[in-house]
Amino acid sequence: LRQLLALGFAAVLQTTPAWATNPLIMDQFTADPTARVFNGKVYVYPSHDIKAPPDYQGKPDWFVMPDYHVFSSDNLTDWKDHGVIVSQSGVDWVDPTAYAMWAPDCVYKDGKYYFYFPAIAKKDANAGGDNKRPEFRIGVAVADKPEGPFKPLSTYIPGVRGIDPNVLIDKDGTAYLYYSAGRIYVARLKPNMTEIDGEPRVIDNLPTQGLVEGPFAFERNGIYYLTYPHVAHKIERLEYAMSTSPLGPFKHAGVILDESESGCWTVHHSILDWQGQSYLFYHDRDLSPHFDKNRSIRADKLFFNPDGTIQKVIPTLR
Ligand code: FUB
Repeated sequence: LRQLLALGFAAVLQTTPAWATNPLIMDQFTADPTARVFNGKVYVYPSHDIKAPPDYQGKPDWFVMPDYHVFSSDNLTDWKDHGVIVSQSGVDWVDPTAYAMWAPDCVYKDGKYYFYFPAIAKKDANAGGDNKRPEFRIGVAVADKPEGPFKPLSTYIPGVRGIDPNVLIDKDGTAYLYYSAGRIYVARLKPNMTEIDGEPRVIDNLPTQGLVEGPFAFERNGIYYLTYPHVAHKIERLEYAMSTSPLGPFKHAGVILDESESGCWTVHHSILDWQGQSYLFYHDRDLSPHFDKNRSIRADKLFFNPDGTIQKVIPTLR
């Protein structure tokens, strides 16, 4: 009987999803986590905050973000750092002095992994003749494996100006690029995943007062969710809207995560399902309590109600 109990206990341990230990990464600052499941493992593509180096020319209290690492885990507690996958000095069109490698995303399509990242383009970088001054553009790097090596394309996506790319691949295979540029935009991607098909359009019905950025869209049981940080009061909180189409119209549906108790100004995020449980990946400033441009990524369980609405996430730190 004792043996049977031990076997049963071991089976329960094996089938119970492991629990995240927050913050997830302890040896460097990480922000803006996009988590994806590839080949049964969780891969997190965050951006990378650093302390300002001597050659940094920007505002002293601003983001300093030179490159991207990717991390993988099969238990949400032990993370493998696969190293730098894209850096500001390794992309032809990116200003290598800007330190503005902001929130990225990565998706899989037809045997390739597409990594989307915003950065400030060099003044003379030119894709389709539409770059007039240094400004945020969105680039793509392509790999055969989720951890790379990633090969960045020599130009950014023509016709897109903005930050915080997020790609949703719909059930029919159509890919949509969401991004922010004051408001949230969406554009269909061509099958090559590196150009848009038609003009980007603004997503209607989202708050017009206070910054809205960092879109993360997904589909669940026929409902399209658009989740986004919004400054409703002083700092960002996570809100969401629902629709029956990836292009909208969306209807505001509530708050997923209240303003951070730490006062961290930003709360970029992503949502994924893994081993039967949904998780919210987001960041706070756990490793840098006095400077919120040095952030740290977290994950917490997220639950849906039977009508598809989302329950508020309770942050944990342990
Ligand atoms: O990390 C830099 C920027 O801060 C991101 O792109 C925004 O979403 C905000 O988190």
